[in-house]
Amino acid sequence: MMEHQKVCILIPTLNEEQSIGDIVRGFKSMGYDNILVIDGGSTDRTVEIAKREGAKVVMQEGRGKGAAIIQAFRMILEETDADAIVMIDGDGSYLPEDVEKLLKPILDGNADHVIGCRIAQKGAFRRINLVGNKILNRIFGFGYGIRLQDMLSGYRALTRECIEGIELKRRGFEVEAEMTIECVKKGFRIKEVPVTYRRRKGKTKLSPLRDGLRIGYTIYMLARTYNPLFYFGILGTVFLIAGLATGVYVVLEWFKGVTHVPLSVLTALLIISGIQFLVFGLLGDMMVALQRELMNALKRR
Ligand SMILES: Nc1nc2c(ncn2[C@@H]2O[C@H](COP(=O)(O)OP(=O)(O)OP(=O)(O)O)[C@@H](O)[C@H]2O)c(=O)[nH]1
Ligand SMILES: [Mg+2]
Repeated sequence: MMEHQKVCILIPTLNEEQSIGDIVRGFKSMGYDNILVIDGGSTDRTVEIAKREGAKVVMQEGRGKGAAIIQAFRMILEETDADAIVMIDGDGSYLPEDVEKLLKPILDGNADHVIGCRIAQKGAFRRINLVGNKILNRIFGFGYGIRLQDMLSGYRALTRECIEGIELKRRGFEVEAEMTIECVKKGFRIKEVPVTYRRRKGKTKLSPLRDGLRIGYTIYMLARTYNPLFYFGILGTVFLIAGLATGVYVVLEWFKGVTHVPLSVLTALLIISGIQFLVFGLLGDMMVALQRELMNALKRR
């Protein structure tokens, strides 16, 4: 059994004075003493309360949850010998008691990255977040070929090797998506376990539309080297649809005796570019497949 001292609890906070105390106390009472709160510049009593309850508090550099997580991971790897890190939001929506469920697959050696899949109590999710989550999980499944229930959960456990192996760059709420994708790309084993999800205390820091779009964009952009057919396929399809739309219009007008020369040129360009992108996708797909075969052959030697 992994000792509690070998697990580091990481809590990103930004103005969470209503919930941070209970969370730190919850982990302490279960014997987890290595608790790091990385604070994004709270202007309320978050820092004071976290310190009082016995957490180590570090003020983050820069802004954003992602930036905070990146900094905290680096610190933990450099300054502690933790074998596993548990990340939990500081807003009171997850229960410290669920931590053993997250750690079990890691202790059993069945996973490198465990995601706490949210089983929401009534009213815990705002409707827009629920719909957004579903869409983003679908896009992810389509792009990466793996079905996950809840890739964006803020409650997760990772092994030290996993954190050493993944590279994170996004500084905002895209951090969970990037962590999940990096693990898929680097071949770390992901497992989901159900955890309770309650309505958050305090005010949300997430803007559903802006952050949702950013997360979607991240999932799409990071697929370029993993699934080029998905990446270029979408690009190509957009161009082809645009080309077909202008094309239909040009032809209909032409039947009426009106000729649109510039629009016809545009139509041709759109369709040619669209096909080009699809061909890029196919070529890219072949390159990735070959590269994977090569890597597998190298690993077997
Ligand atoms: N250090 C740090 N923490 C942040 C920052 N932004 C948000 N957080 C924390 O990250 C956690 C998740 O943020 P939330 O606002 O709960 O976002 P969410 O859980 O996706 O959205 P809700 O469902 O509305 O709660 C919370 O504990 C925040 O306090 C930041 O810029 N820096
Ligand atoms: Mg939250």
